Amino acid sequence: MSHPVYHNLIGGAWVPAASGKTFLNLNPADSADVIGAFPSSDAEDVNRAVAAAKKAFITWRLVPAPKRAEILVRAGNLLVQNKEKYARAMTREMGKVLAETRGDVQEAIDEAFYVAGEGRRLFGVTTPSELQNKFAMSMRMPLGVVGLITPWNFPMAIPSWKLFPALVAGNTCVIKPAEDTPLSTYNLMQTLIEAGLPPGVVNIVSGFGPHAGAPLVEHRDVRAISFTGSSEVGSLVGQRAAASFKPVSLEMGGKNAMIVLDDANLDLALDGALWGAFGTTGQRCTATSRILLQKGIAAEFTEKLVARARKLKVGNGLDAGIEVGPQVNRQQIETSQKYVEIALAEGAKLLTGGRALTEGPYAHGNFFEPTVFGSVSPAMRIAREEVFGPVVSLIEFDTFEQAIEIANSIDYGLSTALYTKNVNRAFAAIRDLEAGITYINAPTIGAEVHLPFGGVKQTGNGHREGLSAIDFFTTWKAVYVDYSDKLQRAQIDNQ
Ligand code: UN1
Repeated sequence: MSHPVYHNLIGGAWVPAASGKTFLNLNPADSADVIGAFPSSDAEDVNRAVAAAKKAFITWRLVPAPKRAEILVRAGNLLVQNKEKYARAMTREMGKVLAETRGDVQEAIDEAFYVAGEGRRLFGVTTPSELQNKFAMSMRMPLGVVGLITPWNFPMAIPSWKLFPALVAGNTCVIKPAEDTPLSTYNLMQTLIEAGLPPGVVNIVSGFGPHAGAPLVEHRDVRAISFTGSSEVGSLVGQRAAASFKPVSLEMGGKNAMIVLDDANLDLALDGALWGAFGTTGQRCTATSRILLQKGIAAEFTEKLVARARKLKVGNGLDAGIEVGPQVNRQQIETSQKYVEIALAEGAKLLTGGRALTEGPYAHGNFFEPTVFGSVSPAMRIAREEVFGPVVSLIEFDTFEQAIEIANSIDYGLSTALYTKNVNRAFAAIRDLEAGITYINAPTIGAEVHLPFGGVKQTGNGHREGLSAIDFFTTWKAVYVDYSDKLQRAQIDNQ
């Protein structure tokens, strides 16, 4: 069967990999459905893309920021027009249900309009000088060529979180999308080109981390790297970038806790738990993967959660009524399977799910049953390590203080949620939960683009997307203008 062949975008031209190599992108709900062949890029393609970005930077940095922003407004409007088409392509490419892929495109739309506003802000600071007749100010400057390495779970939204602020700030970009989802990033590139972005300002090299990602991280002319993905790969990216003092923003894993207190609205907490744990088939860095239940409501909550998890409709995300799509690839299924075995060996109790679905309509896809473990203790690996699949652990506790301690006892610190009607507890939790994001009476997923997004501890290295992405994609320049017409010396005891 024939399938489309896609090319890299380098200097405004769509070109195959220099080696001519390609890889196939398959539908995770049906491996017989080939999305297309994509370039399997290597260092040569990265070199060409970086050279094109470097050339484009000469003129792009001089385009006034409000004009750069107008291109983002046009891109946002084009995404609105193409939302349904791109959402369907994304479900076919990576599996999550259509309502969620529409949400993914919507996040890119929101980001376009939000960041376009930065074109007329990009505020600096003016401040008094310590000397007379001297003016002092600080300005944000672009970095130059930036490298972006993006994951498959939000294949349009996350590239937009990085690309749009980088572009409005005057940088040029080379992006290496996850090998499972190049098409959605291609669709985003196509949108930017149609919106009028000049050639070379964005470049895409598709392929695999060791061959296409590593040379991008190590390239001398790449001034910064922004990465979202696993902690394992993030650690490699961070170490390689550090060797040349390259700024790097790392956004990685989570093991996000939802705490349900005895006084919570249980039905609300149940809705939140199901959406947080099984939305996107559990494949979000913000997914609810631990539910901490106070003893008074634990039995009732557990029974109801398990009953509802059993009823979730698993299937092809393009079909009406499906609530949980496939996992993105075979390795993810194997990871879910591996953690089920680990949890059982540790003494956790399998309450529902636990198996890959392989029969009938599931025969050609990567499907896994929504899985709930009870009797989980905070020390178990299933309570501490990220699964990135539809697997959730239930942990019981006595007091609010214990819940906070358990929630904080892991290496990650991305998202947290507390369900309660007690305002004092809510504010204590906001203060005490060690995480970049805390929700009260809402699940751990669903961050909005204009707030800071990121986490503490091993979730990241201190940077934030959203609100402060501009901080990462610009560098400060301090400017002094002396209009005294004489030599004035700062830090000298002037009389
Ligand atoms: C991710 O999984 O890497 O907050 C990002 C959320 C989404 C983004 C998730 N808006 O759940």
